[in-house]
Amino acid sequence: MTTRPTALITGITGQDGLYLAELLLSKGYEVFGLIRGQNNPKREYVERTIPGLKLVTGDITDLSSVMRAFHTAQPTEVYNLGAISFVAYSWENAHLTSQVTGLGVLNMLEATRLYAGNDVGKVRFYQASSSEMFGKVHEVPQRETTLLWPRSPYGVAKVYGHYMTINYRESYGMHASSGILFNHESPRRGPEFVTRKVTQAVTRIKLGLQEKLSLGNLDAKRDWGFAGDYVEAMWRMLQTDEADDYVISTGETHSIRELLDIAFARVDIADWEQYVYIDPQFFRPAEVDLLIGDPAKAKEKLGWSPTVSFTDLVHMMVDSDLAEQRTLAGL
Ligand code: NAP
Ligand code: G4F
Repeated sequence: MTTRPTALITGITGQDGLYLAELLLSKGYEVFGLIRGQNNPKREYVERTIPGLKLVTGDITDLSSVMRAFHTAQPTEVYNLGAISFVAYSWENAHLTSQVTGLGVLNMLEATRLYAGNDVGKVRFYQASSSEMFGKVHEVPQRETTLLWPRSPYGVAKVYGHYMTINYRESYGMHASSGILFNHESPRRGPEFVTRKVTQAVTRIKLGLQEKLSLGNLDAKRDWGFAGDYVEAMWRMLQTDEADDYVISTGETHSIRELLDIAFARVDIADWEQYVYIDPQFFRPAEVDLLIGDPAKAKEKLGWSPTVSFTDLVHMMVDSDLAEQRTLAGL
């Protein structure tokens, strides 16, 4: 008798949680999402957007709540996407970020180990590691073996979670993998991140709803891909015979200036400089200047490749925001 694959996803209300739940449901999984808070404001949106998803209450900083979620879901695969994920916020909330983004991983690994008991093969584990761990980069492009040199409390917490995942794999023989994911975006990206902040502002400026856009460092470069592609890589990691760590990226890098060029051009505005202001509040205490990943290992071992170009990604986000802003403004 085959049992239906069952996934437990933390971070279900976030960008990646939504795409991953859709992917796994389309593959016939039973999918449970861990949702925190007594009245999470995103619950109704998540239930409406992902029919068929089952929500269980819990918080990754609370091990007993996570254990209860395991008991309810009985997962065969666990995807730990829950985190405080906004780098800028992590300096102002360093302790909380350490607890959620760092120690939360330990709770998820420990819950997985206790739930699996003597049968470590019973459940597979995915940790959402990050290219932010490379920080002040020691190699270009960055690979799985590149020295980690985090530049933010968020990055430091992710390094802790990354090595704890490796440690559980080596100590207990768990099928625990880390995806070192480079920046990935979509129309579901939170508006605090630079891509969505730009695409929302560009469309509002085009519609006459906003006059200017304030930003920080325009020279930073990121390797940006599409979130829908990246959740496919997460799933593929858990289908391998042996757990491992993988860089997931496009292999291209672009500056914030290039992002502005493409986003404004999509709405036929050529001279974006007249709308963009530099505001020191958006500069960070320490910047990650350049990220560009080498996805060769994921290509070879997972058969994974990105499908959406940077230009198409920005167009997708601008088009989506234009439609949303028109609706909100009753245009
Ligand atoms: P996101 O949109 O910011 O979502 C974060 C999720 O974590 C939300 O569902 C949030 O729930 C949840 N969360 C926060 N604190 C929690 C807690 N104490 N217990 C349980 N859940 C909690 O992030 P994302 O872009 O989807 O990214 C998913 C994961 O990948 C994160 O771990 C992120 O750090 C990592 N990552 C992202 C990228 C990227 O470019 N997107 C790249 C590398 C790694 P609430 O809605 O209740 O706050
Ligand atoms: O969009 P961002 O806030 O993303 P960041 O810091 O690269 O982090 C994202 O990617 C990581 C993977 O590398 C994830 F782990 C993390 O969870 C998150 O998803 O900022 C991108 C760049 C930075 O260099 C920042 O200084 O944009 C620059 N920037 C310039 N002006 C700005 C702004 N960023 C934001 N959020 N807002 C600005 O006004």
